[in-house]
Amino acid sequence: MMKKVCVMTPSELQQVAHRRLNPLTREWVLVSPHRAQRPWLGKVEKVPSTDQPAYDPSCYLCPGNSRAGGARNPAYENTFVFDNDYPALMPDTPDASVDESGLIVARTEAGICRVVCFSPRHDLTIPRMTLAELRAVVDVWVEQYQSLAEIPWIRHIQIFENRGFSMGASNPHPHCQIWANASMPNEPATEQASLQAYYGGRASCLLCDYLQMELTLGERLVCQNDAFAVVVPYWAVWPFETLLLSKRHAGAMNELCAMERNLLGDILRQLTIRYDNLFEIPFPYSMGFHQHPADGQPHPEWHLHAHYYPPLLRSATVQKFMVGYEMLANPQRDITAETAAARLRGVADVHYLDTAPDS
Ligand code: H2U
Ligand code: ZN
Repeated sequence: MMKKVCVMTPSELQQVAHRRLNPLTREWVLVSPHRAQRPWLGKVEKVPSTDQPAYDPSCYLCPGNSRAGGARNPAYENTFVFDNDYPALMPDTPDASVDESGLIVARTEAGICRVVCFSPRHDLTIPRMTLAELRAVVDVWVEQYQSLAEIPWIRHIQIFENRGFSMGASNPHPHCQIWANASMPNEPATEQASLQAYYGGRASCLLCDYLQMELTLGERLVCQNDAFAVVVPYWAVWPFETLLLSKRHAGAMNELCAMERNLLGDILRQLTIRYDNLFEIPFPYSMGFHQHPADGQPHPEWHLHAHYYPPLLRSATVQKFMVGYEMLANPQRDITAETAAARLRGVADVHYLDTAPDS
């Protein structure tokens, strides 16, 4: 006998286990709000130290220091970009492929890997940088995206930041990586297919339409300015995952005007201040921008955005792991996207280290 399906409002859904669809990846996440209170006897992470010197003689990113492999950093005063000394991809990789009955399949992959230092100051982080310093970082990203996109064989440019040792960052010095390569990687390729299908069906942009809904509803909104908004997406997998969206329909950073570039720095700072204030620690995350492919084709379906994937769950010391059901079936979360957004909205918008101590 078929079970009767009744229609619920989104708020009634918050009380029962349900699945939410990510329209960008067309994957489902299981949400179990009733589990959020369960006791925790698992692994407890060490709280990272916030105490860093402005200059660290042993840091391979600080100005004037030598890097592994022998190169020496210049005495840079703002930002600094260099080719990764241990690149995952190399430009001169020969073109070759393997295909054994469609079962053992491989292709060589050419690419370019760079590291971008955001500041000469070893102890600075995005939430504690000035808007002028952040604008300089945005300008470097735009320059890098544009110049890499001009290389004929480059198809995708991934700008990403690992922050915190738990997310694989090798160094607290503020920096990010850029990997540019010849083929579309999995995540952007999946998103591209969804964006294209939506645009083809409705002649409108999936992320413009989604942002409009979120701005109207407000319950998953974290922060915004005139050019950008940040939401905990309805389909978020990580507890405090966020999606940063441009308000204007732009496909890549080089389409942003000067004012929007300033506001990109502002929204990065607003969001990361809220992250740090949540547990009063330098909040770990992996983040990265998704921009339209660099294949020389028009991409009206593509909408500039960034994903933030922080691993922390309920405090500075408890981390979420993607194990068990999540590896074998699909991701699952206990705290809802709405609760996470309310938590992020509820913290101060001034960094906890920048507020005057109580007298
Ligand atoms: P992560 O902190 O996200 O791992 O980025 C640091 C990168 O810096 C990493 O990819 C590179 C590593 O290969 N690196 C150098 O290029 N030169 C060095 O001297 C050490 C690290
Ligand atoms: Zn340093």
